[in-house]
Amino acid sequence: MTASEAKLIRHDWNHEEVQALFSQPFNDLIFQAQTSHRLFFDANTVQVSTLLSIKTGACPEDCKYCPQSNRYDTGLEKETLLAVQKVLEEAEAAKESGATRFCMGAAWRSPKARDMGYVLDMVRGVKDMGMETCMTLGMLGSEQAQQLADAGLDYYNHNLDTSREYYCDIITTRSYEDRLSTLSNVRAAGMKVCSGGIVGMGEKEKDRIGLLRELANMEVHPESVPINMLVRVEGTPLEVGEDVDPFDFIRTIAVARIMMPASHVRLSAGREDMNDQMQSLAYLAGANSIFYGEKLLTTPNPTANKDMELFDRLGIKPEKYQAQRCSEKDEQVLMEQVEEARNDAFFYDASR
Ligand code: SAM
Ligand code: DTB
Ligand code: SF4
Repeated sequence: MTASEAKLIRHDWNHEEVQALFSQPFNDLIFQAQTSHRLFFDANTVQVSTLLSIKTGACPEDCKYCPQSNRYDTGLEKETLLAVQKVLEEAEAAKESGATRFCMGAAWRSPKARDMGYVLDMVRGVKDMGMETCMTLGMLGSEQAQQLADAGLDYYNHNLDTSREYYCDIITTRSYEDRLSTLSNVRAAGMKVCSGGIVGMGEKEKDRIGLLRELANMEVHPESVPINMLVRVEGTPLEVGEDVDPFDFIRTIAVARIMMPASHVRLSAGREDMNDQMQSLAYLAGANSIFYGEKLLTTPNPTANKDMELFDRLGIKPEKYQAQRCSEKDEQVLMEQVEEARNDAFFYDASR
């Protein structure tokens, strides 16, 4: 990374600055996000990950959005931990359909000692296939994090979900501090961090600002930032609620892109309810990663064919190994545009 790029990666965002980003006219915000995006990534490349639920339902936690909590009757069919062989077969199929990362999720508060051996074998097996590995298993202690890292786990997903202030309206069985401590164990073990949140849970813009500040003000930005649109599931406490203005969702992606310009921002859950135009806007706002395959953990996702069709129409290519960076000359021009767009944003806010 060059010195000028490093200058754009900040860890000291205050509330007013982020508020100013959100308050810009939509077109200005998208332009600024797109400009930042092009400085660090090929804007026509999107990373694709496939997700598999390796242990489904019967989770003791009370996350109000989640179909897998044992507190809500969502009619979900529970499953015990899948056999290692079955997981490896699914990973092979994901690789064949073009995914470069395989994410394995378990409905646990945290992994039990008796499960760790199986989980580590899954990591080793998927890694041996030449795919990147990701897991989301709930809270991790430092030893568990180290075991996963030693087995070759590349990414660990653990979301902050929302702002510190709104968090206790959504989850009571573990604290925000618990979440941060898992993330710091993941980082200390040398794995990449995947952490983001959910839009559409009744939170206010200030909570989206709070969430993004928590993520961007970490010592190192999460390498992967999933922005989920709430999938309303029957039987969960968030089954009914006011839908978010789609443009506010796109704004959240754009602001995440600007605040964490070198991270992959994932257009995560909720795509099944978005039309092609909405997804294209998300890519334009700087989303450059998706979950690929017809199921997320328990809810539907667009089919791989449908995604590839949209990619083709938009001229988007799935990311191979490392997204390509722009040339040195483009970089100079883009740096100037980023600075200019940023100044305009503050000018706009100050003049209101
Ligand atoms: N049990 C682990 C945990 O909570 O960390 C891992 C799996 S959990 C399902 C992973 C993430 O999925 C949650 O943190 C949440 O952000 C997201 N998620 C779960 N249900 C969702 C829903 N209905 N809509 C959108 N995102 C959801
Ligand atoms: C993330 O942020 N979103 C994914 C992944 N991390 C594990 C999960 C979305 C789950 C959506 C609801 C479901 O399918 O159960
Ligand atoms: Fe359990 Fe994770 Fe669902 Fe919370 S989000 S109920 S911890 S599976």
